[in-house]
Amino acid sequence: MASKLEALQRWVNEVVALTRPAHIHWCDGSDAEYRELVQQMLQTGDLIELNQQTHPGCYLHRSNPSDVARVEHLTFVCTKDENDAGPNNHWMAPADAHAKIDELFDGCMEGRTLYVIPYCMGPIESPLARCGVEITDSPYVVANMRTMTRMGAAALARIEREGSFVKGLHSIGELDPERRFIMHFPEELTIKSYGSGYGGNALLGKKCHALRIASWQAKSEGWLAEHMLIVGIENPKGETHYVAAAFPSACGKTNLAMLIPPEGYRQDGWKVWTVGDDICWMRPGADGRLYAINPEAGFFGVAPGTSDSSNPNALASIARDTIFTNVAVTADNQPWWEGLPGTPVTDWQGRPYDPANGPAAHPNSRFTVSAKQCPTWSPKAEDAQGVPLSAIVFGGRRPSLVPLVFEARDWAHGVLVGGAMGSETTAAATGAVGVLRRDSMAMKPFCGYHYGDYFNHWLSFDQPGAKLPKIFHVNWFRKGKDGKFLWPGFGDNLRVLEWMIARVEGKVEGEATPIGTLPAEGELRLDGIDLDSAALNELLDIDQAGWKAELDAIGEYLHSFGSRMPTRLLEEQQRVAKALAAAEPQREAVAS
Ligand code: O2Y
Ligand code: MN
Repeated sequence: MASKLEALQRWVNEVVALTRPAHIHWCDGSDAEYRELVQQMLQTGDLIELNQQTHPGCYLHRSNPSDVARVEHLTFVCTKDENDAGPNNHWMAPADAHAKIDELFDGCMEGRTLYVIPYCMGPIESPLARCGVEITDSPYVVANMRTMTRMGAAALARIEREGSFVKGLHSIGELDPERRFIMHFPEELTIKSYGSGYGGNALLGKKCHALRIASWQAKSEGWLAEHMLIVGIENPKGETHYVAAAFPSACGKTNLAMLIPPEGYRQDGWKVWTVGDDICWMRPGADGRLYAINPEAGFFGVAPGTSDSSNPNALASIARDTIFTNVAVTADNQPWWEGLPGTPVTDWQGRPYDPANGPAAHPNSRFTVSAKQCPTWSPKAEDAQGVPLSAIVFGGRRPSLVPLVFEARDWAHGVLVGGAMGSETTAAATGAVGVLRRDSMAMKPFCGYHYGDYFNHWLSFDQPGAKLPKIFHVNWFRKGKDGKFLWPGFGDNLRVLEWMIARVEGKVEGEATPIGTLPAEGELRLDGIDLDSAALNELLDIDQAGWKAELDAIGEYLHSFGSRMPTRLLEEQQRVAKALAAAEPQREAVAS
């Protein structure tokens, strides 16, 4: 073996000695390997064949019912200095964490096959891409990693060239919630995950590598690893602006990334291109602009709610060659979830469907599909240099107070806007309803280091010569007094994106307010939607008293991160608070 792979071989040998598997398989990522894995999983029951007439190449996986989501309370960032992990992470000392989890790994693969998965996050030739190797005893993880990353021989060749990679060790263990940990060692570029076979806990390239470890690497290397979709908006002249957008989990990132323009826009020639639906790595290019890649090669999307009306592109993507996890099944063996037509006969646990048992599909049930199957997949998604960003958008679920859209006045204000973002809890989440949870840049569960240092890193991009994207905040979820959403959302969100692009191009003035710039009268294209002037007024209204209280709460939140919170961000909060205090009278309504 060539010398640059010696470190990898040494680590594999160490893991083999610890876990004692019966077999070892180095994954090459080939079609033949995938077909063999599928056959093997059909035999063991890890996969169930779905209707091959309606869904060719589609399979169902049922996870252990105690293992259906990420486990934030069992997820640790293990840095030498506890302060480096910050109050936004659970922390354990590296030596203690290794000892605790290695005890679980001891002999855990006896009788099982150990798979070595070399993978690349990002286009194989991209200077922005980074490689990793996941060792796992789960063939389901191998199959998913093949779809979600560039996995196999090409990644191994890049690792051999570069000599560096992120190490991820995973075992499903006994799938016992009492013996489950997801540990990150950013200083060692290492992840160890035990006791879960599900999603973000087990597909280590995704949240563990591409967000927690990558955010740490990005801090020291001068780039950003973010929980953002990337979408290209092509205007009728054929010019495309790329936008990255951060929303907390379950706020519709996949829907926005695959948006279908409203009828009038389609007729005029507007097109939307999907570059990514969950993760964005970006760094400044030689021209001072921020360039972004999607490090993933597939979608691990939430099934419930995905329908012909919410996201026809996602539905078209998953008509073939897709692994479904924890969905229900119809009488003719098609995958089914709430929001689809038809009737389920078997629920996500394989029981005859009984509404008394709850939803037929698990609310966090998923589809894993290659991004190439998306009808709007952007050819630029494979560009090694990435796409230049015109705008960054932050957003959350805010039934009151926060307007449909506003623009931050500059980068530092934008960092404050992203830092302050959050969502009100819904009935779908556990705990109290209507409570605002701050989730800065949608990275609360994923930032691999102290949020104070993270904000400082964001601020550091504001350099002379930088041509940074404009920063906006959106709120698709504002409700009227009747409790109904004021904004139609989905494809109509393009109307808001069009306004942002017009701001980027300097084509509209907007209206400056203490919280940022909002659309001025007539600047939002509203033809073809049923939105009366009262609703528009409410969507763009600024309640000064409410915003003063919001700024106080933001100040309190920022101070909760202690002395590592950059003074520049605290000053920015003070600046907006003062502007609000000085602003009289209330902003005029903008409807015509
Ligand atoms: O529950 C899981 O393990 C999946 S979480 C997830 C999956 C895809 C995209 N985003 C998320 C998330 O929680 O943000
Ligand atoms: Mn996500």
